[in-house]
Amino acid sequence: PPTLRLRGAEVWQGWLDGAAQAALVEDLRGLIKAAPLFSPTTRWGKQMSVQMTSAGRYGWFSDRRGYRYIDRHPSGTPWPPIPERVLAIWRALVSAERMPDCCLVNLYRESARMGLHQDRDEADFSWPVLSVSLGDDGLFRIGGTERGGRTESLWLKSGDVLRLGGEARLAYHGIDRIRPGSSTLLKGGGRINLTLRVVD
Ligand code: MD3
Ligand code: FE
Repeated sequence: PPTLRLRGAEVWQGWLDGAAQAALVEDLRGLIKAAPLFSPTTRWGKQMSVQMTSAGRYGWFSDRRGYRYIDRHPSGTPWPPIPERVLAIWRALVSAERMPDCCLVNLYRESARMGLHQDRDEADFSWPVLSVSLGDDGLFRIGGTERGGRTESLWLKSGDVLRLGGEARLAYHGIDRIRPGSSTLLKGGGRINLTLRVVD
């Protein structure tokens, strides 16, 4: 069972031990070599502070035309497969019947943040979203399904896993800031979040 619930978000604190976290980071090193990180531009022409890449059938992308899922890295090469160790977390906490189509990799260095938003570009909201935190602590904020409602915050730590299903699937959420230097997991510091989604 989850160790904590926050506005419908289920949190498994410390789901990954140190060795499991280090193994995941090794997988991500290879993934990022195949599909380099980039900072997407929003439709208003502003560069995002978070660096991203993806694995799986689809990757998340944004430019002046707006955000959407695309089937290749912006360089034109296909997205790499989702690492088996990442799929194992999905199998344990979501389903062994259906695998995610997209593993979005978000890298937060020093002053990166992610404003409050909803994840609603997917076809079927009955599938939960799964999030894995690695590296520095991140201040997560979650509200309800309406913009401007009351919100609650939680520091996500390395090894924590979040499942957003049911009502929480369409909740507004974001990352206000990270706590630089709070973890030594990543060379160069910062926080990585993996977001697993069924897209279509
Ligand atoms: C709540 N990522 O990529 S993870 C995103 O830490 C995103 O990088 C943040 O929001 C990050 O879209 C937050 C936690 C999370 C992920 C998906 C959610 C919370 C969510 C979907 C619905 C509700
Ligand atoms: Fe999101």
